[in-house]
Amino acid sequence: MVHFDLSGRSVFVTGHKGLLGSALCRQLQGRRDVLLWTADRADLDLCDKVAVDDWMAQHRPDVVIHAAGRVGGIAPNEKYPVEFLNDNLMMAQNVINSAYVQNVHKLVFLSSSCVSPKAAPQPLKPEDLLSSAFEPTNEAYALAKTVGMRLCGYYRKEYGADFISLLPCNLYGVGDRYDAFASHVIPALILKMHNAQTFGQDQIKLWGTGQPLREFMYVDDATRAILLALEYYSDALPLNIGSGAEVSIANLAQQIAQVVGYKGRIIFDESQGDGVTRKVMDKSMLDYLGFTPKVDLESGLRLSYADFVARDDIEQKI
Ligand code: GFB
Repeated sequence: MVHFDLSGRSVFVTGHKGLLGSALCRQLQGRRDVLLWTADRADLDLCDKVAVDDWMAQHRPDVVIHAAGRVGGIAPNEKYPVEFLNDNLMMAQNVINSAYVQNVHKLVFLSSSCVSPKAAPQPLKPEDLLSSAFEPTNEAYALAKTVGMRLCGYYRKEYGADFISLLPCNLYGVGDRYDAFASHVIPALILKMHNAQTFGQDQIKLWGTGQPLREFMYVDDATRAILLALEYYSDALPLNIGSGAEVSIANLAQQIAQVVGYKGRIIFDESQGDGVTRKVMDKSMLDYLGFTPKVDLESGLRLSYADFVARDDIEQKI
């Protein structure tokens, strides 16, 4: 197994204020032998090619972990396909192309389980990517991320660049985004149930049927897996980052109610979509690399809720 030694390297993490980017920075800040680079959006717009080229030429990082993106749950993905395609595509091309020009030694491109074809057999294998149509609710995001993954593969094939793509399952945890419309399901349900409990509301409405299954991984587990892949994975084939822990949305809602202390009714608005019914990742390669998740769903939900309660930057929190 090839080893890319991170010691003594400079690492540029894009999207350092997001859920995954901030968790990556927490892990890397703990390493005295690594120089961590980040750039606020006000200082570096990743959609601006010239700005990205200038920043990369000035800083010349050894490693780039591209965790930035225009991201969100099922609702914004469905409502803003133009922005989800354009922004994620521009960021991917700018960062990947500039990384090659500036001789970045290793690039990690973060994709997502949602790029898997809707009809692909489960557990989802990276070999099945592009074998059939995307899930319509997140097609724009999936297209942009797929182009990024393919571009990394082409740079490896044509120029021998050590650029890898990773596909995490649904992530959640400390530093998540809490917005009733734009969030992924776990932060959305924490917000809805907390506010309902605080406000004395006796029911909350969730989207869809509650029947879909989702595979969740706590964000600090995901960052451990990503840094393991950075050091020990080098292949054109994307690597799945899955926990193997699936739960139905209805069961998840019950678990979140327990953690939040919400006692009211949970009703499902079937006029809202479910998205894909299931998307569990084949994690055999991650198992081979010796990775095991440490944070189970109940513990992760408790950590997430504690973060939610402690934070004062969540506008919609009552
Ligand atoms: O997390 P989520 O928005 O994204 O939705 P996806 C997961 C499931 O929870 C869907 C249901 O079946 C939703 O219909 N759900 C029920 C809710 N109530 C709610 C709610 O109040 N808010 C939200 N957000 N969901 C995303 C992709 O798909 O997966 C992204 O759209 C990304 O691009 C992400 O890849 C990892 O899991 O359906």
